[in-house]
Amino acid sequence: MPLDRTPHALATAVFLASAALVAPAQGQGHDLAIELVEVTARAEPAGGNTLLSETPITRPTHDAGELLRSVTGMTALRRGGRGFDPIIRGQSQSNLNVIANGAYSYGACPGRMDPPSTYVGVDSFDSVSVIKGHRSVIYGAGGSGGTLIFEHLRPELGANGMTGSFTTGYTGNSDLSSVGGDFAVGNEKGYVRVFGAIRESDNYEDGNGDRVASAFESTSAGLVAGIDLQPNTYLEISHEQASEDDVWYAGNGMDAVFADSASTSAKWVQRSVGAIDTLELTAYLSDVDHLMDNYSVRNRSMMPNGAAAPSTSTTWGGRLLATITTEQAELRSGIDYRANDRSADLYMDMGKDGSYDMLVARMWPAAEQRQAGLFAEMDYRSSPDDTLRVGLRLDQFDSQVREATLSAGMMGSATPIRLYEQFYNTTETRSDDYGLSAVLGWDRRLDPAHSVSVNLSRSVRTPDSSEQWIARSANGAFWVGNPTLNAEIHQQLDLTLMHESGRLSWNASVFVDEVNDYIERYAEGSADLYRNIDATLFGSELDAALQISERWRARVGIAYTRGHGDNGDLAQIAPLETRLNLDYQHADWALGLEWVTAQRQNHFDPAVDVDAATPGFGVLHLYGHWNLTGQLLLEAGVENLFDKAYAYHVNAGNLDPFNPEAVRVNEPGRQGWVKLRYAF
Ligand SMILES: [Cu+2]
Repeated sequence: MPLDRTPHALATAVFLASAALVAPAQGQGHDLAIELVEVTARAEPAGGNTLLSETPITRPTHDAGELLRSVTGMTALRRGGRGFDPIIRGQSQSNLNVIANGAYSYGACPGRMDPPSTYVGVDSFDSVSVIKGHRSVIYGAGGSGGTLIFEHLRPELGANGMTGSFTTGYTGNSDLSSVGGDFAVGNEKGYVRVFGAIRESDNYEDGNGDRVASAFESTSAGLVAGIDLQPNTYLEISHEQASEDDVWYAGNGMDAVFADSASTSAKWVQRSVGAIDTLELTAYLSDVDHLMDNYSVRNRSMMPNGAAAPSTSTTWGGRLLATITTEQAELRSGIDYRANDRSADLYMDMGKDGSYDMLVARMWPAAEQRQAGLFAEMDYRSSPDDTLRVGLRLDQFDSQVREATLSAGMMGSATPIRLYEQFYNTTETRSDDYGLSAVLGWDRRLDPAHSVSVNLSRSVRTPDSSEQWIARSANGAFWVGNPTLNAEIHQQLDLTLMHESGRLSWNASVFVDEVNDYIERYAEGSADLYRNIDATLFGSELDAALQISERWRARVGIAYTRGHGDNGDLAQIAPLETRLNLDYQHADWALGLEWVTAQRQNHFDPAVDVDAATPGFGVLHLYGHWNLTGQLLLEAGVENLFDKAYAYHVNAGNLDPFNPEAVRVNEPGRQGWVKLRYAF
């Protein structure tokens, strides 16, 4: 099978991913991490028992959340052209750990316009991997649904000490244009890499020919520098900035005037410290500033008064990780810390002139969350065919609000603490908790073609700033967090069977997650509130790939998730979804066809989802690439070939001010795209 050796960042990830997964019995193998790669860099599995170690991306994606829709068992909620909110096996938001360059971040928008993945400069990352479920304790507290890891790898510099690429792309329908560059220079001791991208998009049309509010402007830039201070000491510093402007949202009541993020992280790696093989220290700081309103980007309210909500989120923390490797075992232990401060206010702006006239609500009244953890995890090869994983972590959580008693609203009476008292009969403004998480794993090679992976886990997910502290009272409607919420406790069992022989490879998983104190958002009269319930999530996934001949290859992915709790179906659960790909590969070019289907979803939660079943759909995408020269690559395709009007069930619904019916955000209608990459 030919492999395009395009010196593109994501291409290198293939080799690493395959190498790591060839032997699931070693190292990180139990994570069963799925690597996302550009389809142009598809590699033949290296033989042996492997999970389908790569998920090819078959269309240009401009948001990391959207990119993750390519993984079986994952989906992403669309609110417009930006801000795709990833969902893994029915879990999203605070149930997923999103780590970029070792840094966690939280968006600044109480309306989830900016999930943390939005600020990830998706083009620049060399490795994007997804761990489904809770399989390791080293990636921080929580993460019951999964972990998304974005990493920069050390660049492979050419003989002249340089490497780089320029990319430009265009997508019809939304008139989206993008340009990006990535350049690294250095020697064997160190390197500096800079990258940036600019994108601009108009609103797209759905399959009905209706405009969907989705326009945006986005620029991102970053720098990574790494140096071997000594033969065993490596230091890496990275900084990334992203700036979003005039972002239209079909799935929110406001649009974003701006959203700016800056994230800095440092990593220090020391090898051979006494008995410790590797000591790694990571520290980071992420800042997000956001402003949304209902009049600047477009005038969405006929009222003379506008509403505006500025908000900020600051996250910092770090991790010290020690790794000890012996012939039979690998022990990873350490400590980590994560802190997040968030504030959001809602103002009334008479005359819509940008000078705020009344503080209506302290939505996030200076909410502060702290987490400190201690963890240890060991992979132990008990026989040539068996590896066991045991992991334990203990966390301490603190959460409080500092502005709960400050006045807000008409006559200053809508203080957060008064809202907590009104709906939950509490005046708590602080809570703390301990949490014990554990992972128990077993990987066994059954025969040369089959292996099995079993994972049993317990994880603790504390309430986030909205669930616990949001305090919004406006126009007679309320949205109030519950200060007395307990943390969610997830108990999960996951079973994966893998097959790999000759032309056929497949893996099949079943999972069940018993959740105590699942945090449910519910509606009561004109109030949106939160409570703890008991819930169960379960489901199944299948991925298979068949090399039909030297040139033809077929792939299939099927995912199904159910979730129900004390009060019926859980919100935001995708129906049965399938993906079928047929790929034809020639020496210099390739063509592929992708057919995505979703069944009708009858299971929904009217308090969060649109209050109706979602129709099923089937859409066809066409994609291809052509290696014009060794350095120049052309990619092109047509999405939604038959111009169908469709929406994923999980796409946010919104009450358009001009339309009393809740609407689910439609995906784009037919759109052609082209992308050109020059690598040197
Ligand atoms: Cu917002």
